[in-house]
Amino acid sequence: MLRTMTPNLTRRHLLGLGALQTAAALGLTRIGPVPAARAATTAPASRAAAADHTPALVIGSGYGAAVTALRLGEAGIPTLVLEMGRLWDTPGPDGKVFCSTRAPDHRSMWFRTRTEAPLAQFLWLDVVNKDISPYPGVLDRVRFDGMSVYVGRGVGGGSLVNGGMAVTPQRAYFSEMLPTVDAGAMYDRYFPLARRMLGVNTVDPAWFESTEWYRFSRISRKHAANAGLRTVFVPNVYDFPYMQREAAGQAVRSALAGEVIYGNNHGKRSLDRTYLAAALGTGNVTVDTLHRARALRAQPDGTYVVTADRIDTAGRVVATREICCTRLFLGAGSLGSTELLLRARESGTLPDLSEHIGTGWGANGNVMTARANHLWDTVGAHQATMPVMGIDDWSNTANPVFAEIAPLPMGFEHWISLYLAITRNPERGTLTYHAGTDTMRLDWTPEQSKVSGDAARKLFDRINLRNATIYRYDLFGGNRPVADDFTYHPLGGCVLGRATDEYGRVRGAPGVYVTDGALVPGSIGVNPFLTITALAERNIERVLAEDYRR
Ligand code: FAE
Repeated sequence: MLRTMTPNLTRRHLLGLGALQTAAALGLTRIGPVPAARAATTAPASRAAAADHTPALVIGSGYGAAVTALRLGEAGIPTLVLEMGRLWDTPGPDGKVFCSTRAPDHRSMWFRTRTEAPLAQFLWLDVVNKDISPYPGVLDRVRFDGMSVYVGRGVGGGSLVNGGMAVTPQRAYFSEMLPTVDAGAMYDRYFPLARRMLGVNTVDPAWFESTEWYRFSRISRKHAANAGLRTVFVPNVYDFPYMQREAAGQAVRSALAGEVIYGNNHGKRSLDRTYLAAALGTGNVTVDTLHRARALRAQPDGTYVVTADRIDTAGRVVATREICCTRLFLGAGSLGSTELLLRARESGTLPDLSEHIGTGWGANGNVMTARANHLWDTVGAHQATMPVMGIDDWSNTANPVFAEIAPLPMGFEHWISLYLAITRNPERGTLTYHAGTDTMRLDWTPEQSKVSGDAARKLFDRINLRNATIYRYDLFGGNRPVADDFTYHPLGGCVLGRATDEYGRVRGAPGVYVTDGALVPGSIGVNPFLTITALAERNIERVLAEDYRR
């Protein structure tokens, strides 16, 4: 069964969704209008296609990229988007596009032989992860020394795998992190625009209070209140009326069927249902999937050439293309965009890039932790996968923490309260490029993570003390009560105002822009995609107004 549609679609969305479905049905790696001059998608292996040319080239299809593609397309600028992952619109033999979290298969992870879920164990047993066959699956875990980073792969980037929480940062903290950005314009115009475009909505409080599916959140709220802590409802892009129909048995279950980090078959307004559908609907945007941009170089006439490998579902490079563009927009995420610029600077193809490329990277202070509840405090066998509540202690200047109350939908009662805490960690890492191995490394130490872990522990020690509960030590490996060595929220590497100007224009490469989470300096205090989207809206508006008028 195909994934359900988003309600309230414009004609442009419908046109774009039609293009997505046609490409999926025909098994194409190109979505959108296909100019005759461009290379066919079935080009024979190992043949370098003749150099394509496009006025605007966007790398990646996550939040920053999707916003940029839509606004370029609306402005009438022919735009090509390259995405290294696949289009997620074709049902597998089980009739579903995505596999479930409980029974992951090859669709779950990016070229792995075994899944690498954030929770490694249960009762110290290796029962969570499963052997899988390598495939361009939807979730990747990029491992560096001391830190690993989860990212989404596919048309829609992180929106395919994330928990959908669309959180506006505290204004004071936003201004502290991005002091040169006009907060008035962001909070009056760009955050509301981003919320509207992404289809952000909130759970019905009456339903929340009564449904078994959010019992786990209510228990955590009670325990937080016992420790004098405040909880807040958190908006989400999951379609809550749809979720209520799932609960009533009137709609196919997704959030209520344990689906999340390996994709949602229904209900979630991921970018391919929102921004990207609208972008394709302009008729000016084309998306080439399974295309990994590898190298960038400047030409004497001021245009840029991107070298991209087209891969097949076995990961083999089947073609290499050189695509020439007048303007290049990097939306490959904090890691992807930074790596492309670092490689270009170090290999001398864009030698004038700033020394700030690679710096200012942070994990948004992410920490996962879990508590063991008393037998009478059941969390329920039924848990919705979309978080809707957080413990908000960010204004506690001694130890600011915002902790999302996360589900652990195992299908049976386990008495576990799980959290993804966002802490205020001032530590920053540096990404560097190593030519000998053609790899990017992250300079980040366990001591830098410990700052986050310690802050989370202070908050949860307090909750445990007041509720006479303890941590769970069996879930993260190594008998640890907190996991501070992975992040869902990579930020920075091409920080706004340092590696770029105030609107994402890359210093030392006129006509090249960064549009994504790489712009945010390592921390934003809440889940970041709303900020990334709003910032991208702000930046592309300025770029269209100024750079396209010259
Ligand atoms: P991103 O969405 O990562 O998109 C980058 C795209 O570029 C990807 O599709 C890549 O495959 C593609 N790409 C990379 N390199 C290349 C290349 N060389 N050539 C071609 N394509 C390339 O970038 N955030 C929230 O705000 N709320 C949540 O509830 C939340 N939950 C999360 C749960 C999970 C499991 C994960 C992994 C993340 C979560 N996040 C959440 C984080 C959020 O998804 C992330 O901040 C954004 O997706 C980042 O957006 P970007 O535009 O920076």
